[in-house]
Amino acid sequence: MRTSLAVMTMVMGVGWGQEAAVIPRPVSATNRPGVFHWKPGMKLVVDARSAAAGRLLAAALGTPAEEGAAKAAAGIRVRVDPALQVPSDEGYVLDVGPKLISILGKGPAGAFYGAQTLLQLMPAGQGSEVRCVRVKDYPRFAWRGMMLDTARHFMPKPAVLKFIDLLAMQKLNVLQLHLTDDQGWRIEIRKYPMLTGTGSMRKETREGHENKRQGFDGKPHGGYYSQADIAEIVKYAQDRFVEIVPEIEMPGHAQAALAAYPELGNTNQKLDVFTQWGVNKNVFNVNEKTILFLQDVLDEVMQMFPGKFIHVGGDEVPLDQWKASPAAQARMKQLGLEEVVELHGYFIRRMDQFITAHGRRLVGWDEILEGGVDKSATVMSWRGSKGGIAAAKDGHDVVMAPTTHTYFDYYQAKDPKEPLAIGGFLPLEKVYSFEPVPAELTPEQGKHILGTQGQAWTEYMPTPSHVEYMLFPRLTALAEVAWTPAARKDYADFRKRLPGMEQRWKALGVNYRPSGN
Ligand code: TNX
Repeated sequence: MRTSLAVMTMVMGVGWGQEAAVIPRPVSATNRPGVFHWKPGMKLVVDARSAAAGRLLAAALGTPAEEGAAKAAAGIRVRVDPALQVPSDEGYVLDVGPKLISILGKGPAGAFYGAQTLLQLMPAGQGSEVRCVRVKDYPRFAWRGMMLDTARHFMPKPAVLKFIDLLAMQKLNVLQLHLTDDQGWRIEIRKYPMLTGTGSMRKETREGHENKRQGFDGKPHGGYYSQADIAEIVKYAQDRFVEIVPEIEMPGHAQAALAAYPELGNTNQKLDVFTQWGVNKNVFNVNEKTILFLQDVLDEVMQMFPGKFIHVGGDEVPLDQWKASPAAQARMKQLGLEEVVELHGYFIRRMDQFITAHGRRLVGWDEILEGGVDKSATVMSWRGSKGGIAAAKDGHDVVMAPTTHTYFDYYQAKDPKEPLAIGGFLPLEKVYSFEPVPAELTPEQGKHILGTQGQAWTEYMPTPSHVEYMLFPRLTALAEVAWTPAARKDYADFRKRLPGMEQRWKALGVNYRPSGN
């Protein structure tokens, strides 16, 4: 037996003795004797609840998915079985036998992830042969995310759809779309057309690194998603079990909105959509009218995005303008507030109450803790893990997104030929080493850690292809952090599985950074 396996290894050129090369690494994968051969004429049979898995396999194998319980024909069968012994609806069991491949999902997402695993076991771009194996698998965390900044540089709709496919391949299930910032407003709001009318276009962009102050490129940059575009993106994501979390920044990172509606600001100064990078002093005022304006915006946003979470930003809010504004001071008095930072808390709480009243949940960057916010708010810990630890101890849900391990706008290699990045250094191995549940938390507090998310801030990523270069393979490492049990993580083993993934990216035209370099 041993010898024949060794001989087969040589003949086939694949690691027969090794575990299945799947990323993220499954909870368990047990090799079995034999090989399954996918041949023309074989059937792909799915039940109604596995339609998404069926579409994925059908497209990859070039065979239509048939609905039904066809027993006789050999091939691939996909089915949802709510009684499956795995702890989450996203879990599945994949059984590759010599005659039949069976995928059982606990829920539709599980069936879909079983299909994703199967495709990773097939050589890129062709069905052919699969070594017999039994995989039992389910995620460690419920929030396995990626944040894409579409404000600093607009990412056209087809690129967003492609990203969704690439996330789903790694069993990631959240795409946070950063839709508004100082440098652009990227989502159509019907009640306030100037948000995109004025706010979606800047006249030029800082050239080179912000710190060098080299000047500007002189080229207009803009773009936005219409409500029809959003509907298409949301549907595409739903079909792949990705929840889109929209982010509407407030009360800072607001200059594009202020360029469109100056009355929302604190000064009477006429502003352009911002052409530079960095923290900006122009923030929303705290007048009742402005709060109602932004609640109108959120109302349309909630109609467009059916998911549970609505992100309101909350980060990097310089207090200078509120300190200097008589209206803000009067507002503080009226509300009985002592510190200016409490205005930030007031602002976010008003949004939290509004979002909660609509049956949704607010998420914000960790600064929302400073002004005081209710337990209903979920905290995204970006300035290290401190904010997340404090929040979890305090009973908030938390998504771990620290700069130290999840900021993919940092350099990934020391090579001087690397394209210009914001700074910092975050190599692949460091991403892989991330442990989202801080040791400081008790097991009970640790349950508040919903998961983790990678960040693609796009100041220095002007195109989708550049974003791909910065994300892959680092996002793949984070996917394993988010999915795989901590005890099953092994960087050397991950590196061995990476070339298989790179083959798939190559076939899909993804501009990944080759891991051998
Ligand atoms: C900080 S992270 C920001 C972003 C920048 C990013 C660059 C966060 C919540 N705010 O506005 O794009 O740094 O790394």
